[in-house]
Amino acid sequence: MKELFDLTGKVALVTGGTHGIGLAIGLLLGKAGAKVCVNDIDDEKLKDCSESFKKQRLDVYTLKFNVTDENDVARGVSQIEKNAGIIDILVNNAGIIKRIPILEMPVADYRQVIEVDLVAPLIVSKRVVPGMIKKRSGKIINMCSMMSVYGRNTVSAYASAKGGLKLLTQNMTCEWAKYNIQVNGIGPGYIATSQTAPIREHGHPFNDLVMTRTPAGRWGEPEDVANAALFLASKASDFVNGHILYVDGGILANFGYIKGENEIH
Ligand code: NAP
Ligand code: GCO
Repeated sequence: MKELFDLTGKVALVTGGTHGIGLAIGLLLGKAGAKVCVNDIDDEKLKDCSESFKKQRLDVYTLKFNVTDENDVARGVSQIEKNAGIIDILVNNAGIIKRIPILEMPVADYRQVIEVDLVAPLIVSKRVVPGMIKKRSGKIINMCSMMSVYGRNTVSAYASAKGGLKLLTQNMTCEWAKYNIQVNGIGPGYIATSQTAPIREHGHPFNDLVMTRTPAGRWGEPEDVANAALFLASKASDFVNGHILYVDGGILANFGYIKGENEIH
């Protein structure tokens, strides 16, 4: 049973993995035995990330590259292949969000979110997949969102990107499954990280909305998402392909809202 989730001998790359969901994923894949590589664009955060791994007696290979820059990605992945080995598990986690109403949003801002959240997973996957094809095995996990299927005001760029990423995940599956590469997505609901800090303050109307729309009655933790990533990175998911696994406390299943002791109205 244990060997189903044993990642010993595997090389994993988590983009944007120095904190939040990415850090939780990297730590858990490391605990499962993987050689973990974490990328970011901020030196300080890369240093803090190394500290977090060291505290848990785990090794990590950190490297700085911008996932939206093809040359930077090629340099970073070549460094990983040279120092750690061919990448077996790719988690396209790096992402940004801009909460601006469409009419007020500069097109440049829209483009930037699309670049990071949708084009970058393509850039990194295109550079990593040749190694997986050679090995005839690989796991790609694209960090989607409940906004892959829902919109809401002010997040048009983010939802466009995450909706596209859901379909890119399905298209990658169509082209790469024959090489024994499983490509799936994770669609987190509302998770307590720095990205949602601005809308999570106690008493913030959005916090109340999340708490009343989520049947589980709580914000998710990065570790909740990491658990799903471990499943999709392991042998246990070898016949799961093109699937978006929603880790959302039931919010997508719920049309109603929760009041009092979890009654749904
Ligand atoms: P986060 O704390 O903002 O982490 C995002 C990471 O991506 C950061 O480490 C950031 O680095 C990195 N990044 C941004 N642009 C990059 C670039 N060009 N190159 C390399 N790295 C880059 O967000 P999070 O909440 O952990 O989210 C992680 C992923 O889950 C994102 O894709 C997000 O869209 C998705 N997600 C989050 C939630 C949620 O509720 N939190 C829900 C659904 C989906 P810097 O900090 O150095 O900029
Ligand atoms: C927002 C939130 C969401 C979450 C997540 C939900 O502003 O609505 O930031 O976008 O980050 O994507 O799945």
